[in-house]
Amino acid sequence: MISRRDLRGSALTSLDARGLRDALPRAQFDIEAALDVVRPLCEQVRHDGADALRELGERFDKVRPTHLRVPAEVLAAAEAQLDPAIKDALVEAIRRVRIVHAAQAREDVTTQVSDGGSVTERWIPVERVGLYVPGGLAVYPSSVVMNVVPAQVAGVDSVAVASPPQAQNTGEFAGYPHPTILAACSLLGVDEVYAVGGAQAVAMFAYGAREKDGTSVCEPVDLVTGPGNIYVAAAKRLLKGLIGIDAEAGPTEIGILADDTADAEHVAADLISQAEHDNLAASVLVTDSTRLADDVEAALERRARATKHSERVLTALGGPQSAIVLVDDVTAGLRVVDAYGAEHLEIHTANSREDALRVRNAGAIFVGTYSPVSLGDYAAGSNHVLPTGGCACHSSGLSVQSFLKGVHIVDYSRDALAEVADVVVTLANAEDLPAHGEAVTARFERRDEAEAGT
Ligand code: HSO
Ligand code: ZN
Repeated sequence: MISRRDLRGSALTSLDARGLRDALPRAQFDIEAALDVVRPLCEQVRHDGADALRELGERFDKVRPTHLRVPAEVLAAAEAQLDPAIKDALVEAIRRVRIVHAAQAREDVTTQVSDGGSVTERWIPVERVGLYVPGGLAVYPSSVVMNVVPAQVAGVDSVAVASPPQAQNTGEFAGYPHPTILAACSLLGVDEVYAVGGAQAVAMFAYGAREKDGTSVCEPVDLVTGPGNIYVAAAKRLLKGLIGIDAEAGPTEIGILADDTADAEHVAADLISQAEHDNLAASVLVTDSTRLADDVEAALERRARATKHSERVLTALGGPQSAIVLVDDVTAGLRVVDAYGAEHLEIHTANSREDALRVRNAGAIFVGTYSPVSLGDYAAGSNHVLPTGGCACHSSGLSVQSFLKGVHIVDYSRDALAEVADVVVTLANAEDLPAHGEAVTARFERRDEAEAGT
């Protein structure tokens, strides 16, 4: 079911970095094609505002949102009716995610560059953010936590959440997102929640939305974050610039680097855990042990058939994006996992802690037997909104930093400017921009002297 790739010996050493990347399994995720689909939808939201959001909800989510903005009493009802065990688990997950993210808060830093000359780096929260929480095959209250907590810790004033209305909701929740999502928002103190999903949610956040009579339904935001399907990713790409975005999220990936000391049952269970998300989810084992590869394959066969979402797990494991990759040793394996840049990377080796520190490219790294990815999905305290598709070579997961902007505050005295004036004038002239230099020298000219020609 899962394919094998043999990158032992010259099969690996003959490849350069690009060749290695191309030799690794990867989901076909054609955002370009999705752009053509979402472009007219975004235009429709821009022109028709709230009417477009209702129409597109009906078309794509198969339900007309009762109100585009979820009323306060519906949020309160969702929290009140939440299963107490789920509530306790969410509260504990929020606590852990909050303590990790609180430690990311940035202090302003003032650097004295010279006597009387300083630059302060000030970290200012983005004013208003739109957080997207997917619907689709699963319900993701955990993604509410992973988006909202860092935004709140960063000090964002205005936090709005959007999630698709669920056709199967009944009673007071009919025409709204899943009640557990609403409850998570309520627990976190988020009162601005929209029953809007997909590309149209990103467009609503980017353009804002009004009723025909001009009444505002949603004000535009500065930044949109959160995972979503290919259309959400395409809308983010399309509207980037007008809004800021986090890394574009593609299908979930788990990479596992394992040697002969690894437990095949754990490895198989973890590969399946992420394959459960989606037919396109990627599960990639990199190992130097053919014994482990055989045992994992046998465990995958057995477990994949027994698990609840067997069909999509089998599809994901059998897809071209998943594989067992054989390498000569852990060092060769590290080259492979770096080239792959997994969203999540587990290390099951004899020296997993040391080997984890040798990795450059991964969204998040999970060390040893007792740190499965699913722990991080919910309750390790780490964030689960992570770069996919190899973007881990240049991007980070969601964090407090994602919601902050650094601003330099430059403060020089007369003497401090005088000291560096020649440098500015020389460089300005070198760029043939003499007026830049004159802006400095003007400070040191006495007008009466200038007029007298002295
Ligand atoms: N593994 C997903 C996050 C998630 N898993 C949410 C379960 N719920 C992407 O990191
Ligand atoms: Zn997951």
